[in-house]
Amino acid sequence: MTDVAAVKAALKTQTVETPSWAYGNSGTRFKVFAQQGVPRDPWEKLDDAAQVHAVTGVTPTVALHIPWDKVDDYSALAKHAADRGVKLGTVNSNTFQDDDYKLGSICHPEAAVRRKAVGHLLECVDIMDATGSRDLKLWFADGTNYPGQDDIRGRQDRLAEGLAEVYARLGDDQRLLLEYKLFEPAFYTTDVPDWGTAYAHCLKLGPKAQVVVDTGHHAPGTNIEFIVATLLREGKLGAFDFNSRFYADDDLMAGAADPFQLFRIMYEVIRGGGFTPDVAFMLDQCHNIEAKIPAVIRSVMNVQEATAKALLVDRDALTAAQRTGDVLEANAVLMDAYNTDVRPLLREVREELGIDQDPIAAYRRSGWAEKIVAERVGGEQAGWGA
Ligand code: PSV
Ligand code: MN
Repeated sequence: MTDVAAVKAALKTQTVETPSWAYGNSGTRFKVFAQQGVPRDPWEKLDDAAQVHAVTGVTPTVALHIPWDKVDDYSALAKHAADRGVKLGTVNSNTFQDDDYKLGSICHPEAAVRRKAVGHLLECVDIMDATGSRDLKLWFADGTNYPGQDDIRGRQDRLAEGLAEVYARLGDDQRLLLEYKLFEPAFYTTDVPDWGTAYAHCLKLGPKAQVVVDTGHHAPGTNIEFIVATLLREGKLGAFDFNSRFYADDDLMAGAADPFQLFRIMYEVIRGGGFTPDVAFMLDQCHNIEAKIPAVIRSVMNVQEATAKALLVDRDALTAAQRTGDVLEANAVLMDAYNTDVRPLLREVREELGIDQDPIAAYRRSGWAEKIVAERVGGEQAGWGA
């Protein structure tokens, strides 16, 4: 039997960080379909993120992407956020949109380019000092397209050297989160292609270096929950970038493509003691064709539903079935939890948190969508990359 009161209490503690770039325009390499009312700067992205927090009650922080969210005064940006009931969260670096980075950034064969990349990462830590952010998220587009293009081992050495410099700059309460991705934009080798490579670098760096699991960054069929279990056992799981994929790094709404996978991941998080603030739950998504703010709200709700189901797993019954080798019963215990309709439970949780039971309906009623379409005219809309 699971204790429903304990499940509800746990759900009330869960927070999900939303990414500033989810609120801006985005698209594929074929077309960006601009939407009306999209933010024109980081300040307006925070305004939208605050609306998501107002109706979900569980998204108090917003991830920044530098330089997309560069401003002159970060304390003013932090105050703007605080005035709207949210805070600035993880700082994401960007060493993939400059001409100098054609052959890589921190792994580039030329020292001058590596210097520039590391300089940017150090600047991101300066920004974290100003915003009070805990985490620096590093994803490198570095890699090669052709066999022989560069020295695979040499690139790892350069990576280790650059990361060590950034690690040394971190404050006592700051962390470096290293994200891996199987491929893209590089196609032959990627310098941090998998959890093992990220883990090896983080292990060498020390306790403030942790691995990020972006759910869209694996080969088809990869058992992500196994990776989660392993990283948690080793004390090296720092965060998630949640999103959904059908094929590659699709960045669709979390829990949309494979809610069962999200449930299995959340079960391993809970089972492995990762349901704590030490593991950050973040979204990393782009809403290319759907309305952005409701899509973020829907994604947050999907994460909550997967979490609620994972919390409902009857752990005692599962352990008993596993110990006696009762394969069918063990599977049934897990599926019972997964097949539970947790929406009524989450409605109760929201009511107890003092917010509307239906965040999407609350957002629709708020009039925010109409307001931003009417008010945000002129200026340049923010987009993926701006
Ligand atoms: C890379 O594909 C990634 O997942 C990284 O997290 C980036 O920070 C994010 O997308 C946005 O570029
Ligand atoms: Mn990511």
